[in-house]
Amino acid sequence: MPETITLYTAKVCPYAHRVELALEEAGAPYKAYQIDLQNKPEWYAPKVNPASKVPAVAYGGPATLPESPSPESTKIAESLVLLEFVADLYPNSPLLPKDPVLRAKARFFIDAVGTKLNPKYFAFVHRGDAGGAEGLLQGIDDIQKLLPDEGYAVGKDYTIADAAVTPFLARMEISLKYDLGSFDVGEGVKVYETLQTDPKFARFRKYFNDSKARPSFQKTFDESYLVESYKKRYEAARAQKKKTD
Ligand SMILES: N[C@@H](CCC(=O)N[C@@H](CS)C(=O)NCC(=O)O)C(=O)O
Repeated sequence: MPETITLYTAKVCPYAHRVELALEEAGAPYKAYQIDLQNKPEWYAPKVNPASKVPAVAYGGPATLPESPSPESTKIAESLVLLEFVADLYPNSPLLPKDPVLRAKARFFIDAVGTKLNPKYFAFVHRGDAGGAEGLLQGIDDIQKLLPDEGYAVGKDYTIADAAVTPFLARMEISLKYDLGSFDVGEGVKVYETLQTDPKFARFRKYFNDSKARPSFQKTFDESYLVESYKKRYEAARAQKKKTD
């Protein structure tokens, strides 16, 4: 029986969201503690994660308040390490298949998320790079090509491969749908329309809709919070840019 888990997380953070999804999918009991990334508590780095990032987990040790985790608990950080950790704690969950080939496929998919999709997402949404829209659509197609005809990244079960990508797709969708990013005004919505209607992205649409319909996602995603937070981030930056143009 796994020991107590405290997850240090933040609603805006896609990396932390990965771990919440995995814990929910495993049916793990855990305590989620929100870290305000704009104003991190002074105890967080020394007591939990010296890198001062979320996600991090305090695992085991006597029950304590999240603000003062026991020195006897093990502190673990990095979202992809934590995805594997949750799968290891719950070996009977479908989070990581038993078949070595499917395990390799799950890890290959996770690698593609980090090397093919996310750099394109950051380039378009966070930096507004020239050619970013086409780049992002290419990145999504790269991921789409890895999907089997039905089900999730490596088959019928939702695994850590899916938990690794869903949070990024969900945040990307908000940026595109509400046109909130560093791209030029109107560019996000254009990409959103393409993803919604182009037959080329039909498999991607089905995959993403299935992922969003899962109770794990419904329970852990706060769309209105993210919309407000992206509005603050990008509308202020656009207003500033207008002034200096
Ligand atoms: N490689 C890390 C990245 C985690 C990360 O960058 N987290 C961000 C929030 S999304 C963070 O905590 N940044 C620290 C800060 O904002 O000060 C992982 O996969 O867990």
